[in-house]
Amino acid sequence: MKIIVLGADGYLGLPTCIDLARDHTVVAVDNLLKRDLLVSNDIHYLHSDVELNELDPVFIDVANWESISHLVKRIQPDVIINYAEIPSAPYSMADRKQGMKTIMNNIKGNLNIIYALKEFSPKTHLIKLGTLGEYGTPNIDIEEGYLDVTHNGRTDRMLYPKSPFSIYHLSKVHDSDALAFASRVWGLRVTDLNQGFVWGHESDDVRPRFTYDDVFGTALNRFIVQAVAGHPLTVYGKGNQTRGILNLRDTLKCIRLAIENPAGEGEFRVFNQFTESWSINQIANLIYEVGNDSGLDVKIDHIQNPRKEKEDHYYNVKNDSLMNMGLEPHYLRREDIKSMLEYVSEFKGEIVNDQIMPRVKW
Ligand code: USQ
Repeated sequence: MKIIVLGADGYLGLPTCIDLARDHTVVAVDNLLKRDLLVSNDIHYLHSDVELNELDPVFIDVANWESISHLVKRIQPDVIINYAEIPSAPYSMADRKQGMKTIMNNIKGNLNIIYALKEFSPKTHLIKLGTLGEYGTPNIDIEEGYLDVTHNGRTDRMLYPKSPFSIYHLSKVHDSDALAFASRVWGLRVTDLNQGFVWGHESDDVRPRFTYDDVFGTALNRFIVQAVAGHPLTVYGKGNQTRGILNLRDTLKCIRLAIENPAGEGEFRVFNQFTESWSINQIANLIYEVGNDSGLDVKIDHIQNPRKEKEDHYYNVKNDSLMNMGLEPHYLRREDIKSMLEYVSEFKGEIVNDQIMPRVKW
């Protein structure tokens, strides 16, 4: 198949391109925005061991209509995978400028892709990376994109209500609505992957860029670096916040499953893409145990929560679709923590402690 991967320079985009290139023709696309944000904000990260340039990338901005429409027209892809979005809740909540930048970049890119497919390649299967954070933490089970509602004796299947807690997550809610619209009205084939937070430092092929700062690093990866640096693990608030998580390798498997089982014409599918639910306390405790058993001096700190979010909440999210397609999860185990601690220890001297504590509050 001909597959365009948008956002090919990212933690997920790069491993995806390399994985799919084994048996598909992959066009790797990026505008290096994330890299620029890291550099311009002086954020240190562990470098990827494969550089994007090795994939012969196309450097265009998805938010630029001429560029993306021309690319779609020229390639006529079987599949487009869209990772090309600013991915951080804290970045989006820092101030109006960054919030607007997140909204404009993400929504504009998503809409440009939709219009480009409508006009130039309507049979293409669009696979979009959304997030479990779109749903928020409702007090009922989280279904996969839809909810059967009975009201005054009548029943309908409706898009699941969304209640995000950051501008970033809100941008993805807008994306999902636009994608549902595009399949409903224009007949596009769409899979929206509502993904949990991804952990891990490697796929079978690559050790991608690994961020651990307060803005772009995610909880588990950050805790690993903190354990190695001798910094207390920064659990926000009570730490009972529960999230769906998955290993980096499982993200790649999910993408393959979505490609191999494409959405039909006019179908808007939503898969909840995660393999298991963990609370932040459970994650911190596992790293505490494994780290201390490995000779590190790991401590846990419950610091004031910089975010507006529920710290005690119900959390039961369905993920039957991908499991029924044959996903065999790589569950989080002690050995994984040990291997991540060993990897990060190689870079211990480089770790920048100043970027560990949260600086953005909302
Ligand atoms: N947290 C801590 N300590 C930290 C960092 C985070 O306790 O040092 C807590 C946060 O308060 C939150 C949870 O860990 O309750 C997850 O935070 P996160 O920064 O790891 O992830 P989040 O902001 O939710 O966003 C990440 C990715 C995003 C993706 C999302 C999936 O950055 O791109 O969409 O995970 S989900 O979490 O399901 O929304």
